Amino acid sequence: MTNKLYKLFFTLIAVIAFFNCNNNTKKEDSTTLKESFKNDFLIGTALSNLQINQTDSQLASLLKKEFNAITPENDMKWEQIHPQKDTFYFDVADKYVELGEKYNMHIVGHTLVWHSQLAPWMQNVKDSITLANNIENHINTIVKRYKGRIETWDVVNEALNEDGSFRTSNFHEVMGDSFIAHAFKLAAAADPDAKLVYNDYNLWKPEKRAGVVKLVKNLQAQGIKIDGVGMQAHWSLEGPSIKDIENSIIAYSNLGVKVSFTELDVTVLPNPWDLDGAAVEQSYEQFEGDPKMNPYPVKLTDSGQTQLAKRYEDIFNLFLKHKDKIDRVTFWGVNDGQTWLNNWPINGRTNHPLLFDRNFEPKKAYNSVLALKK
Ligand code: 9MR
Repeated sequence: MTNKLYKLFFTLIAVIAFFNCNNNTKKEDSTTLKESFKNDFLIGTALSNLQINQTDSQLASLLKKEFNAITPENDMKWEQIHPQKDTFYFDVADKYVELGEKYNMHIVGHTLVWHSQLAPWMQNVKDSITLANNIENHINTIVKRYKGRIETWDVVNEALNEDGSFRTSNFHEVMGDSFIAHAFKLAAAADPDAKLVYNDYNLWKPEKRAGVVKLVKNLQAQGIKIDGVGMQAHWSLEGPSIKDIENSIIAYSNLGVKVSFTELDVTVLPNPWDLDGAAVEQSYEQFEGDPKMNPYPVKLTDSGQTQLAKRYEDIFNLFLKHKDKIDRVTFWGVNDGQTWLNNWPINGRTNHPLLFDRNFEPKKAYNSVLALKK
């Protein structure tokens, strides 16, 4: 009898343990980036041309499971979407917006006015009225087409130098800094409900921060709508410091605008030329094929994974501390296979800057970010 009771008791324990374990697995499965941070900020990713065009099921399932915001990595840049004065090319942008709607995502437009990736026909327009009219036609046509569907626009991208002064560009040479106010005014009129953002890299730098503060105040003083500052966040394992990032979050938030981290990635590769930021013009051909510059051609070492995980943990800890000031955190790519950092500043390297590896598998860094919410 006692034996039978024992047996019954152990069977019961085993059944309970089985169900518990199953429950736990289910819980794990439902924990995703977008779910974990849903009360804090949006979790976005940038989509490449290939990803917008293909229906790869691995990508689609990860995309809808983990993210609730998207940005087009290249397909809405001026040279792509408005290649000639009277020609707009909307095929890919339309697909991109449809994809975002299908998955019920926050859809970002990137980017309306940028000196880089500008269509050749725009590069040498030297008459200020013609230039202003071209910007007007560009913004009106694109923003109105996606009115109510694209919810956030990177209106002006990278208009400042590292010291906070205005970057020399054709826009600035011809119109002075008024091109910025012009662009924001037009975007606000074309879709009054869209959130309008000034987007740039290295916005943690105190001098550049001061430049952004001036730029935002200048728009506000003219009564022009600006809703946010986009800190691109192309960072590395070593820098910038959490303190510098924090000081910028606070400075921008004090202006009454929201902060978004619009292009987050963390390079793990050597960068011995004191290169930071994301100026696409910089490139170092002489290092191509040099194994010293490409130390993880197959996979990142365990200690590299741990370092990356710790860096992401520190970064997301800061984001959570200031979640009331932050609208969105967008990674610049879905997985390591896609990242622009495989080809910048040296072509043909194997970088590992994101939370998902080349097989769409979550990395240690993914777990360290999620662990902050457990
Ligand atoms: O990731 C983008 C890469 O595929 C392009 O070749 C490059 C030039 O258009 O732009 C990259 O994205 C940039 C973004 O649009 C603006 N901030 C810097 C990003 C990295 O260069």
